[in-house]
Amino acid sequence: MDFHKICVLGLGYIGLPTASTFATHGVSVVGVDVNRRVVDGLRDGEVHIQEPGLRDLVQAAFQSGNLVVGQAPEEADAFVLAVPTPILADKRADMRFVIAAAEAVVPVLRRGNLVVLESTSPPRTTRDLLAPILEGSGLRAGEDFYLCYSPERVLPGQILRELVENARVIGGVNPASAEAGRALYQVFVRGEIHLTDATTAEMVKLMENTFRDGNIALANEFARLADGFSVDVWQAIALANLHPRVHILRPGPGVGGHCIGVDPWFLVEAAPQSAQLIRQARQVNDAQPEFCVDLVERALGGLSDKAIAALGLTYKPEVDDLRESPAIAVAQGLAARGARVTTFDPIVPQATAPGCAAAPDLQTALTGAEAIVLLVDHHLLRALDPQQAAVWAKGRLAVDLRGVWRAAEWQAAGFRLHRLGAPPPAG
Ligand code: SAJ
Repeated sequence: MDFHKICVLGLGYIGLPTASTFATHGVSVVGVDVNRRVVDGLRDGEVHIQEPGLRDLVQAAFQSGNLVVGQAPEEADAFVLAVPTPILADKRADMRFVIAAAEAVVPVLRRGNLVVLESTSPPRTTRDLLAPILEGSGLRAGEDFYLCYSPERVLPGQILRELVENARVIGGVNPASAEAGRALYQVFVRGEIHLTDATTAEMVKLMENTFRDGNIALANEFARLADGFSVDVWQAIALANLHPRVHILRPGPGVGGHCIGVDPWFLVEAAPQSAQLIRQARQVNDAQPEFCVDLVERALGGLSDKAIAALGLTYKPEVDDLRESPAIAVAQGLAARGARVTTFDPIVPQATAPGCAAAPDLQTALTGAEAIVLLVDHHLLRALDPQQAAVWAKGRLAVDLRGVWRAAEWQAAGFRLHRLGAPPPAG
């Protein structure tokens, strides 16, 4: 099966790299986004998403002449849906973008086309939600057109490499659909391509992120336990991980971003009685920012009117993404309890948290601070020299919520360093 022209719906974190990668591999691509500002911006050479290498890739895609962008899909050989699937306030999946994208495809869907959903979705979405909408065209899924679910699995910060190199799972509503999906993705995927059915592929994606969320919840709970036993959880995890079949992830201020903290809820929603552990893990991770605020409060002996430098705001290191960031929740929580919080993030220095003030640089953030709290282990913040911090800060208290600062170095600079999951410093 040949794909000369494809339509990618949704030009976000996944759709834009995917559309550009197809284009640089010789496929004619219509990139579609309902947001006019995104489309106009791309036409003017602006890339609205920060991801290493993406600007160059998009530029190359446009220069190849294979990429055009617009607000509505056109007739094509294949349609790739890469729209967001967030959760609503009550933790139910918000499928409105998937529904709208599918409805937009209906008028241009033709016999022999392939439609692929990439958005992380609750089990059975492809069969029970997507197929009926597309069949509004009068064509039958699996018979007149091919229909697949193929989850994106790329890690923000490494999207371009992982898009090409990761193994790809493609689930069809029938085997012929899965084969059509393979023919499409083998245009650029160098990792192994595994074919299955659509609902298994949906489940695979949810299981991957739920596994990670559960593992992080376990690490966070270990940090709370270790605290109570005067054990250093970082050392304990490192030693446990020497076991060949154990790999415990890292405790921290919580789980952020738009994937790991969201996707497990799709399983909880689909089967609340059976997904008790999954729900519990979500609750542990969601409670972690508050646990960290308590930790800082204990370390400082109260928060009221304390000047705190809160370092890092993004949901994880080396990205500019602030969505659902636990670092923001911690900074906001400190401010809500009366602290005067100055935030600084080296990647998004203009950002801050509700109730806090943004500092343009590290020196400004630290000047006058009674306590320094590390929220995100960006390279630049990990490397903060305690001797330099001692020159700028007023107080001699530091709290490391990421387990990356060396206690001996901070002590040598005169600081009391408190660490998540470790006994408080002596004295
Ligand atoms: N985190 C910890 N401890 C850890 C690892 C992560 O607290 O040991 C926190 C991070 O700080 C962050 C959150 O978890 O706040 C999520 O970060 P992440 O790096 O685990 O994951 P994401 O959300 O950036 O990307 C995940 C990836 N999924 C898996 O690794 C199973 C990625 O492959 C998926 O494509 C992506 O979700 C997605 O789009 O679903």
